[in-house]
Amino acid sequence: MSTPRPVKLNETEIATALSKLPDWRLQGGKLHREYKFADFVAAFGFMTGAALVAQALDHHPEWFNVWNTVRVDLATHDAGGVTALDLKLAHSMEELAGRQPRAEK
Ligand code: H2B
Repeated sequence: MSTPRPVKLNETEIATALSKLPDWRLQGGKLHREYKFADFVAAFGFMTGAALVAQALDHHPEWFNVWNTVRVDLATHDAGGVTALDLKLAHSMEELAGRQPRAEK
């Protein structure tokens, strides 16, 4: 049996979900966050963990890494917008990021 297609969320649903993801915002129709880690090893450690979660979900991030910085955009291409899968990946990323040393502010 195939998994059901994720349903695109409307702006109200996204706003409600973002209240539980305070460092994320909607940008260009995608969930966006920038992480700053202590160094490249911490950033790549985060990305490695996130890659395994993404593969298990069959749901993959758009991201950009330079040294300690990882910029993430999450959207569901098949649905043409943000779905519950993006929220799930965002929450997993928050947990994974919490395990890595962060940049000093
Ligand atoms: N990731 C994201 N972010 N959106 C998708 O629509 C998507 C994906 N589709 N990962 C998956 C893979 C699909 O292409 C495969 C065939 O399941």
